[in-house]
Amino acid sequence: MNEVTTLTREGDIAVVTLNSPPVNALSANVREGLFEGFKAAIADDAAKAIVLICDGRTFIAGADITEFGQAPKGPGLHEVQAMIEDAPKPVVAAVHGTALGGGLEVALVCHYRVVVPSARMGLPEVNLGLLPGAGGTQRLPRVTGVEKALEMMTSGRHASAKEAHESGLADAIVEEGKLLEGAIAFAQKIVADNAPLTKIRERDDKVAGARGKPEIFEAFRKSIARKTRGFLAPEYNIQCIEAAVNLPFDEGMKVEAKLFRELVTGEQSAAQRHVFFAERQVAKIPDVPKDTPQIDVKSVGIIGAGTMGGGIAMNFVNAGIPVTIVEQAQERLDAGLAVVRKNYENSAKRGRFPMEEVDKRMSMFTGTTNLEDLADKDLVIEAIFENMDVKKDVFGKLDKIVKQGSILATNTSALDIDEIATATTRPEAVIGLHFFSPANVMKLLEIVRADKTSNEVIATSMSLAKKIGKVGVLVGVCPGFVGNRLLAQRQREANKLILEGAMPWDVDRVLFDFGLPMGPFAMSDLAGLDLGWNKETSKGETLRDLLCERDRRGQKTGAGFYDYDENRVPSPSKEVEGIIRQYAEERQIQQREISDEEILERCLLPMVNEGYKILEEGKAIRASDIDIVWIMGYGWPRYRGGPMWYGENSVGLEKVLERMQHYEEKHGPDFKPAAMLEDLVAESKKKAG
Ligand code: T1G
Repeated sequence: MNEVTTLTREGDIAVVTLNSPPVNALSANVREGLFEGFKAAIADDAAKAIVLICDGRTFIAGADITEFGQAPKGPGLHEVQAMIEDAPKPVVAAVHGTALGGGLEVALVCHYRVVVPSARMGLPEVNLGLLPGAGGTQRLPRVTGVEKALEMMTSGRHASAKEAHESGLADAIVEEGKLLEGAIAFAQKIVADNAPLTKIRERDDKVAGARGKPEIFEAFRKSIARKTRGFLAPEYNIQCIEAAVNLPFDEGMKVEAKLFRELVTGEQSAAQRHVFFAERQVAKIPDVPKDTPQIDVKSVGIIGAGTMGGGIAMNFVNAGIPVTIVEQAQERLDAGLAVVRKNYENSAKRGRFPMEEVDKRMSMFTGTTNLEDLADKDLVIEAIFENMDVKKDVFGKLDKIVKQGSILATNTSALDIDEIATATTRPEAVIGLHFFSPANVMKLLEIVRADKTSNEVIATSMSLAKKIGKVGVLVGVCPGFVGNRLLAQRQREANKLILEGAMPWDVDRVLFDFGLPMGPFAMSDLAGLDLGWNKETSKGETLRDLLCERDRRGQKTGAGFYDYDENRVPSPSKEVEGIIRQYAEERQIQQREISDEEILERCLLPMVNEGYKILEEGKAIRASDIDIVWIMGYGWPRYRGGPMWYGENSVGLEKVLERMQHYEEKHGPDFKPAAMLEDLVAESKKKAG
């Protein structure tokens, strides 16, 4: 045995206990411990059965992701699994917390599985750009059937104990907190009944029905095509299940091993594994100690019942925190609350929760036109239109009204929060909480620390983000913070490229094919080209002016950069092409053929470069935080790792620098490389000697 495994015996039942925090991942050490533990338990004649159980917060949560790409050490997982599956006595897996990935695959070679009601089981490898590489693709469908296996393995979701029991994944649910007792009793009954040592690998009943029916898989592929666009892993998972249906077990295992190797050595999985750890790193703030006292936020005040204010408020109510929402005029307040109710009713209609839940949630809203009603709130978030004087006026009033010790936050997406804080006598209580529209849906929350923001306020905001189901990323005060600052780089180049000869639909196609959900011009048409545009003052100076003046205001007018049919399906517009060419000609801008490669480089590389400027200025803690901002807030595909990971790993920093310098020569200082980028390239060259 080793330090992570103990072997004990309860009567005639051997108990192999794993204890390798934080999540009993199948590291080399754990595999060795399991191997030795089971060898001894099998050799112990007094033991009539074996229970496998884990200490700590969870059963095995999978292979140790940190070991991927390293030279394998110790017994392989298949070796350990063979030891368990071929054991001459019943093996019962006792599951609490999560049995995920390799952890569920270990449980599936045990002869029986018992769980506590709070346990969850799943094969989430697809979220790491992988597939279950330890027999899960061949064993899961033999237990749950093909349809459920397809759904579980391509979604990566965790099944509840109840669902696991109903689908045959778990043989019994035992009392919460009494897992070991329950598992031992279950094992003793198995021994007493001389029950068979069922090996899932020998089962065929759940897959036979799908044999020779490729239509099942075709239909499933169609059903997930849209949401898995660009991802390799879902298709590879499906192919493994097809093998489970159509091939003998050992042949299916060969297919699984081959496809697993392709994925684990591929770029997509490397990117998605980066995102896995980046999501966990983002919550760690080096200069804010873990034990920093936090403000207990039991009540929230929101100023502004518009689209953002209403959406923001819903997050807190959904987390059980009552909200008081302030509007200047009763009509606007009523209108804002009506939108919130509509949103909840739509969620109820979609089966998210029962209709009566709508009234329950609405009862946690208090509407008022009196700012004084926010005096006792623990957190106040201002979500009114972007005007510095108006915001400073509001913060000045809040400073006098709201009790000491509360957080005064602004949802500004552009204004200088240090400046806003000067309107109060307590700048340490001021912070930016930048939500993304629709605020009740988008996962990203840019938490903007101002110069004087206290650690308490930062620490509270970071954990509050988790509480309301957001991914909070701590950033510094600068124009556009992190997300919009990178977006501005892309937008600038996209607008220049269509004047130099590319068409809006070319730029959008290249970025859509790269994996972004929508290109900038289709996005503008969706949002409306007349946002902030004024007919009276329009002078036809910008392309937008020219389009809006022709009533091409986007999808809503059936025409924008694109023409739209009655189903809002976009198509390139000859009229827009003409407008752009004439606009460029009038400004002596030479039009030319522009390659897709140039479009991609000019739209994405300045974003990477800007990321390094942000890190230089200390406006973000880590490059991976910038990746999380764009993945959670701007639809950057997870299989591309994020802008910074893409720059460093898919392109390579040397090429990023070389291409920036290339475009700087042609297009000027917009492409001036960041000093940090130059230093990193110089350093790696030095290291390479
Ligand atoms: N390997 C290494 N470290 C892991 C890990 C893993 N599988 N899972 C979690 N950690 C670390 C994590 O980085 C964090 O570290 C700490 O544990 C707590 O995690 C052959 C190929 C289990 C539901 O995909 O989904 O098996 O930040 O903050 O919110 O087929 O962790 O504290 O230093 O997330 O309570 C498949 C991944 C692997 C499950 C717990 N398994 N983990 O959530 O804590 S591939 C997974 C999770 C595989 C086989 C294949 C969650 C969790 P730190 P946490 P949590």
